[in-house]
Amino acid sequence: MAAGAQQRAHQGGLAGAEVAIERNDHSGLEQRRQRAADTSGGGGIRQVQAEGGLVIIRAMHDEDSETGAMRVAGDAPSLSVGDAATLRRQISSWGAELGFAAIGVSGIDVAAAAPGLLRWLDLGRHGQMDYMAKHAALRLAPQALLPGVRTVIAARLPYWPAAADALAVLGDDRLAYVSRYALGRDYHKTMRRRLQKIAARLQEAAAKLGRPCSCRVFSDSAPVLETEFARQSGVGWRGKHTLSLTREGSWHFLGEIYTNLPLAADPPAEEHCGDCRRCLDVCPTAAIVAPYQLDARLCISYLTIELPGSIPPSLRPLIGNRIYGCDDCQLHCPWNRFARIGDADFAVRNGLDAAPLTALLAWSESEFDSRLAGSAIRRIGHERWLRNVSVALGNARPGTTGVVTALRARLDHPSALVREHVVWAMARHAAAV
Ligand code: B12
Ligand code: SF4
Ligand code: SF4
Repeated sequence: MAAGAQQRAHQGGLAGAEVAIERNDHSGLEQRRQRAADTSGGGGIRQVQAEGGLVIIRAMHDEDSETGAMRVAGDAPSLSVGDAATLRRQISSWGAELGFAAIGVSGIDVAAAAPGLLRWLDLGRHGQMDYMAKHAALRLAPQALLPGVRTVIAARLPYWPAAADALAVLGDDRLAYVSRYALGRDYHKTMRRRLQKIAARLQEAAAKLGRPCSCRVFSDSAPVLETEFARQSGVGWRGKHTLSLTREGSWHFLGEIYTNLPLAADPPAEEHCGDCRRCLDVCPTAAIVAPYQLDARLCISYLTIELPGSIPPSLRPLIGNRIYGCDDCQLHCPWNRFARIGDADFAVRNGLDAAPLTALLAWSESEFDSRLAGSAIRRIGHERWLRNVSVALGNARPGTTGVVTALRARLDHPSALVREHVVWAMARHAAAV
């Protein structure tokens, strides 16, 4: 959906309510922004009442964020212990039926995560992901996204696809490496559609108990502290690479249902990183600056997906042949040895698991749009795509067949951004001759 578009909240099960949804979807292109009445106001210092204390954050420029007035009526429904336990069992069983590997329940207290988020923003580690700063207040105030929320139902859906060997592709500079999460269908829709089914069944079951409830679903689609809720609800522990991790690895997406139903929280997952620090050591750009701390400005995922403009020249050689996202911190994580093939929706499409770089650089804009319809990659647009592929070709071994010819064919591209990266890549080959 186009930036700033609003949706009627029936999507989230909120009959009659009106919301606007932010989409911080790793592309930075289409953000459906969200602002709730209790966090509106001008710049300056803003106070957010988060569970467990008052958090003060510096308000960024939110003039251009779109207002999402939200009316969610009703007192929080009460439940008997027995009914709550029955609903909890049903949620897990619906989740399993829909392919989720785990479902957990937590409360809404994000106080433990607030200092880390604020410090991260203060250090500027979000780079140009303005939405992270702009909507920090909402991230720390779940009740602003669903007034009356008492429970977060967190879920993980595995995506590891049957694909060409990842390390072999990374080692072959004629080929493009695309992050495993993006080889198949766009996960945002898949996740939300399935979570919505659970939410609908939950509402139906609660209504039968005479406890009508409100729910709202998210998956990388709004300012929600997803990893924090996964941690709290036992869906996964936080690995030192900052991602949610389990004994079955980290190749999964996260999603949540906020609800005003009071359900008992599950215990948090135990951590099992121990003394390991492999993810920090293998990161090509040293973006994991300390355990549990990522400087996004250095992360190849940010550079190839989120960054709109020129990629800093000093980082380009470190990107290798990664043209969309990066998986190294996960590929080398010992827990991912136990990963199994994930959901069929994320099976490889268009041979993107081992595609020749020169062929990808030749894609016209309409080919890009049609081949990548339904893929998360489409969101970065053709210009960023060509930028990324040019960098990868610049990193190919000098003399690799077809590289200079393919680059030369893009020298007259109308975008100055593309031309600049093509020239850089050609210069790398010329310098090496
Ligand atoms: C912004 C974002 C990014 C950014 C920044 C990533 C990051 N780690 O912050 C970029 C573009 C780099 C990115 C990359 C990727 N992302 Co991303 N991303 C998000 C997003 C939208 C928000 C994450 C966030 O809140 N970051 C803010 C920082 C502050 O949070 P944090 O790192 O978790 O910080 C906590 C602690 O580490 C600590 N801390 C952090 N900094 C500091 C500093 C100090 C000094 C201290 C003391 C503590 C501290 O405190 C914080 C609060 O507890 C989430 C979706 C969501 N809504 O949550 C997806 C999400 C985290 N991404 C996801 C994925 C799949 C990826 C990639 C694997 C994609 C890829 N293959 O290229 C990479 C992995 C890179 C990595 N190692 O994290 C999945 C992760 C699934 C999983 N298994 O955990 C999510 C959950 C989306 C989803 N719904 O599935 N992503
Ligand atoms: S995704 Fe790549 S660049 Fe980013 S932290 Fe992981 S290994 Fe480093
Ligand atoms: S590589 Fe090691 S430290 Fe990093 S997330 Fe995996 S187990 Fe934890």
